[in-house]
Amino acid sequence: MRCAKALQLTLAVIKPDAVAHPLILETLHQKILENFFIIRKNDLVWRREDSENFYAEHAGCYFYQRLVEFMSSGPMRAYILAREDAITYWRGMMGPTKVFRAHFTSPNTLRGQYGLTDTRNTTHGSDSIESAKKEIAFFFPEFAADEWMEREEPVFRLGLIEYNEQSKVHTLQETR
Ligand code: DAT
Ligand code: MG
Repeated sequence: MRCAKALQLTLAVIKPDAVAHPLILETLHQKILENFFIIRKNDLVWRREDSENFYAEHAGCYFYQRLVEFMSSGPMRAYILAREDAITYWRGMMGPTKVFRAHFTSPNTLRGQYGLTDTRNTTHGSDSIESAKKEIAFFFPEFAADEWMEREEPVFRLGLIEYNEQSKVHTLQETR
């Protein structure tokens, strides 16, 4: 994969409903690998307060309690992904938020294929440049996005990278 235009970063999360099924998790990882550079990957479990903080914008919604409980109910997997139009591309792969709609109008999307309910809908993806920045910092506080853009983005764009089977992320090719 080589790109003419600058790469964009987004945050993608595989939610607890999908991580609970090893085959689904592996399938989702492969689909991500086919379409993105994987910059970081982290398997984690949220405390309830992480869930509440992350979804603060939905506080007061009728589904908020259900949502925060679900998102802290078990392991999930977060990724920083890169490609030219990463934010909209990943949102497109995910499909509609509502699983009923996803099943009927977008059956080939991830939510269309694997979504269980409007809450247990398989994946999360940042919806704008601002939220990607905020959400990457939330999940990967040690990741220096500006520095990555300056130092690594040009090398990734040229495709001078390799996939590490063990850590399941792309890294810069070893120079010798
Ligand atoms: P998205 O995850 O597509 O960005 P969102 O930001 O509007 O959607 O909502 C965040 C999550 O909240 C969503 O993935 C699942 C839950 N949610 C949203 N609307 C819901 C609804 N009407 N009923 C139940 N859960 C809902
Ligand atoms: Mg959202």
